[in-house]
Formats: sequence, C-alpha cells, structure tokens
Amino acid sequence: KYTRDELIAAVSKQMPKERWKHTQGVMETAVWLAEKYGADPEKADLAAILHDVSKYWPVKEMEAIIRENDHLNQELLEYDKPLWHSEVGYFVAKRDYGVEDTEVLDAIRYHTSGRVGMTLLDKVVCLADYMEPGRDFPGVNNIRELANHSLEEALLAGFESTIGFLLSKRQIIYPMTILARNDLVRQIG
Ligand code: DGI
Ligand code: FE
Ligand code: FE
Ligand code: FE
Repeated sequence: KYTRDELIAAVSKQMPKERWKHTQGVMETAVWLAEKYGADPEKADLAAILHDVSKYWPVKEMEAIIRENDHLNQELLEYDKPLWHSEVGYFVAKRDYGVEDTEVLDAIRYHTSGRVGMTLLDKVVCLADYMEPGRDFPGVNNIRELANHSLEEALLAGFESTIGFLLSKRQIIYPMTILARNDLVRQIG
C-alpha cells in the first residue's frame, strides 16, 4: 500500500517535469471542483494523481496491456493512440498502485473519452484535465468561466472543443466521445 507521498513520488517519476506540472494542476483543480460541486475531494485528488500515469509509456507497451487483458476495452485499439493511456492508467492504478475504489478507477478510465452517464467524479476529473491552470488552447478561458457556474456546461464546451479540433484535422473521432457530448446536452436540457 502506498501513502499519498509515496504514490506522488512513484507516479511523478514516470513522466517529464512539465507533464507532472500538468498533473499537479489537475490535482488542485479537481479538488476545487469537487468541493464546489459536491464530489469527494480525496477521491478527486487520488484520481488526478494517477490520471496520466501511463501517458509516456511506450505505445507498444500500452497496446500489449490492452491486448493481453480481455476485460479492457479492445475497441480502443482501432482508434487514436492518445485514447489508450486512460484505459492503461485504469489498469495500472489497480494492479500497481492498489487502487480498489471503483469511482476513482472509472474517473481515470474515462478521463479522455468521457462516457454516457458520467459520474460526478468522472466529470470533475475530466473537466479539471481541460481547465487546469497550465492548459492553453483556444477557448480554455471560456471553459474556466463556465466552470464557475455549471460543471456540465463547462465539460460540454471541453468535449466540443476536442471534437471540433479533431474534425479540423480530419481525425477519427472515438464514438464514445460523441455519445458523452450528446449525453451532456440532454442533461443540460
Ligand atoms: O492526457 P492529456 O493530454 O492530459 O489529455 P487527455 O487525456 O484528455 O487526452 C487528450 C488527447 O486525446 C487530445 O490530444 C485529443 C486526443 N484524442 C484523440 N482522439 C480522441 C481524443 N480525445 C477524445 N476525447 N476523443 C477522441 O476520439
Ligand atoms: Fe490524459
Ligand atoms: Fe491529463
Ligand atoms: Fe461568471
């Protein structure tokens, strides 16, 4: 079992300095959002620490982990590689870091794609990933502003920015991201 400090030491070693800075921003923002919107701040902190743990693992290694574990989502292998690290992060959080909390594991697993029926914690971690202080992309300040009023409105703007970006580059869009976006539109009503 890892203490929080040991976990931070182990995870931060697996990524370049600037990616660890991003993770620290996600931790701080996820805790803030959790307190604001009524999610569990400790779970938000733990999910944030681990969310990008495998972001810099070799692609071949991520591919092998997904292939060798049939309870992982095999469909991801047919879509963009940037989607793989969240599924692999879910797996290693459980296997290597002893995380057992399903809510925390799911927040890691769905932090990139989103999903239909996102939990409060899923939304908090996914939105924190979009709007942490180190992020800089067109529209990020609008997302930060929306986050002061509505978790769903802000996250919807995040997904729409990703989808728009992928469209503009003629990239393949993972269908679950579209479904997650549609689900938020329905929730906002
Ligand atoms: O790991 P981070 O860089 O912190 O952020 P992330 O886990 O949200 O990864 C986002 C990247 O994934 C971004 O460069 C876009 C890319 N991506 C590729 N295809 C898809 C996708 N993201 C989503 N949500 N859906 C896709 O189909
Ligand atoms: Fe990520
Ligand atoms: Fe991230
Ligand atoms: Fe405002």
